[in-house]
Amino acid sequence: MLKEYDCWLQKRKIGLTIKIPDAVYVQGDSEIITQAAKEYVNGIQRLANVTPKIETKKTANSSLPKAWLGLISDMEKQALFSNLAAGAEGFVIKIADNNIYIAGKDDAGLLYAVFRFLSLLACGKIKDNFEISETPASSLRIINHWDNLDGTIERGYAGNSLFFKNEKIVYDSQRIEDYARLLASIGINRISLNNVNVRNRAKLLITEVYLEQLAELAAIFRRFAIRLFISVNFASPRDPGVLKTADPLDADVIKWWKECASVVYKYIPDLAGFIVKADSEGESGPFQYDRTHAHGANMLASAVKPYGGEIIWRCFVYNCQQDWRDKKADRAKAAYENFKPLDGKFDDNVILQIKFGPYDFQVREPVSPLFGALKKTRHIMELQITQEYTGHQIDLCYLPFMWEDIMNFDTGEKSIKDLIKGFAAVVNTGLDNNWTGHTLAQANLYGYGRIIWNPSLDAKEIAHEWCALSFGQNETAEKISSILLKSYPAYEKYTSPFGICFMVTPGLHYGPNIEGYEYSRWGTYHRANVKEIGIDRNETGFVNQYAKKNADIFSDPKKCPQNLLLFFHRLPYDFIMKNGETLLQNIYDTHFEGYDEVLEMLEQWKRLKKNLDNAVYESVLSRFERQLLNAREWRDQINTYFFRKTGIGDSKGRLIYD
Ligand code: GCW
Repeated sequence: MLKEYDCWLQKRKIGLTIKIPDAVYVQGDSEIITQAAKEYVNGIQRLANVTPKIETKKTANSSLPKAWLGLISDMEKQALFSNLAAGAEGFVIKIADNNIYIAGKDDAGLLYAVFRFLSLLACGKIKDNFEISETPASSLRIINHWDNLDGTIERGYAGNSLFFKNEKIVYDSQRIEDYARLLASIGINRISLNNVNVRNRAKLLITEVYLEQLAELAAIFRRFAIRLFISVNFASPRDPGVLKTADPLDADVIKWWKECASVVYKYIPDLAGFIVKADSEGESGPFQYDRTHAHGANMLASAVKPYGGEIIWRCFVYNCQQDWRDKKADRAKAAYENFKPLDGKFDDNVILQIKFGPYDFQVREPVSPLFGALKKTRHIMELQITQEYTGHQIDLCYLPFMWEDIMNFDTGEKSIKDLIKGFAAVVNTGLDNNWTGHTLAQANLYGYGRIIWNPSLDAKEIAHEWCALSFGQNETAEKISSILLKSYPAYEKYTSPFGICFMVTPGLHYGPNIEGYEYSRWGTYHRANVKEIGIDRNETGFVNQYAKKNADIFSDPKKCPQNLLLFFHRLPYDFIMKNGETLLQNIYDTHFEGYDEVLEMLEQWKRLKKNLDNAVYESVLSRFERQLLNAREWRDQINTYFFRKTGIGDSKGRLIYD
């Protein structure tokens, strides 16, 4: 039975496909290698209920088969790996003559190899003569927390912060270790703990007020090959009693940040660096001093450079004071407009972090045109695991379904999976016992790690893997996997139609409010009237930010992918869609379908009752029941809205609540 807290690292006696050797020989004694050995022993205990004995060089009995753990360079000879190349943080695993060889390219690679071996063992994939080599596709695999020092989490739906409470660093070290283990098991290698909106006392995280304790947290993550980033406030030098300015070209400001970095790195010598949200949604930034974002980022980069630190600079910069009457302004254009002209102007240790879409983590957006446009600047993609716009972990929405599409998007030159070598994601975890609020939302955290490690994996494979690891290799797991795969299309169907975005309740971002953002300052309008809906993004020029190949596709309503039609075009309700029906009829149809699909998922879940742990069954059931209400609300409000605008009913005669 699933123990929610253990996520995909369940204790379960599996049917063994190989003989597990009595001993494990560990070569190397670094902190990470020692942790890897512990994980091997614990993993074998939880899956096979035996405890392998750890051997070191002196005690080793060389004649018996063993599990061999170490670095590839140390093990190459004895394991006779068949020319399997592994790059940084990669590994090889080989089974031969009752020996298990688990070898990392480096210490982190070994840790990942152990977790991979255990998950393959749990899935029944390890056999005699098995051999595998893997290298992560991305070198930066980051988790961003938006945790506040008071313990709340911005856009968090799984309880309070794992790290902070009442303006203090407060944590359960066993729990943090368990968290680090979960993250390492899916290959995460960087984490930021505090919100990118760095307010009040969070600004002091880079001072001796908090650094000692932060260093203790860093030490736990370090054993799991995870390095910390800290979110900083660009305007910190301007705080009362410090300086009068935060101008990045001011000598005192430069000195202030250098001193700050020297203190921070004294406590956390391997700190990965700082993350900055500047000139964004009211936060300060270089614009206030007539400086560019390159000025701002490079100034911070030079402060952390002596210590090998990096600056992650977010590109979520847009005018959040827009006037809805201004038809020329287009928020979708902002990231490209702000950062493309600066391409090549950033220092080597600056990394731009760009949200996957031009707006803001909507359920359906095109990939931002900034990907593929930046040629001379390091950049990574930001995803959102926490379900801000995708159902608050009340509604089930299996996100790898969307990420698979993103990975395969061709920027014109290369696909995202070949182009982007780093990812960050706002995480969905908190103090809830199951970490993610909705137990099935664990699949989103798992899926993030897996897909950025290997972007060629598809959403289906990941769902199967997660279900097998969480529920065992059985029919129940298969059924849950099929529910997961239905969930994203269903969510997309009952919420805003065909890529139009932002019909959610303002601020909260759960539930429908069709015109909630229509007359506000946020710049996300759909401009529906009695005849038509959408923004013509040929007219605003947004389409031309893409490479020609994509601009040609997006600019033509006949070629534009249908799920993005209303992102790119302003269309009459009688526009004929691919299925020969009008746009309006398609809106009605998808909304009726979306609701029905939630009902179906709920019924499928009910049928699994006898096979599931009761607490898990009940908590997921209650969420499906809430989701059904939400889906109904969306269906009825959207359909009613368009029925009342157009006066044209459903051709199939279904009831629309007018
Ligand atoms: O979508 C918005 C969220 C804010 C968030 C911001 C950002 C941390 O609604 O809560 O602030 O994105 O990404 O900076």
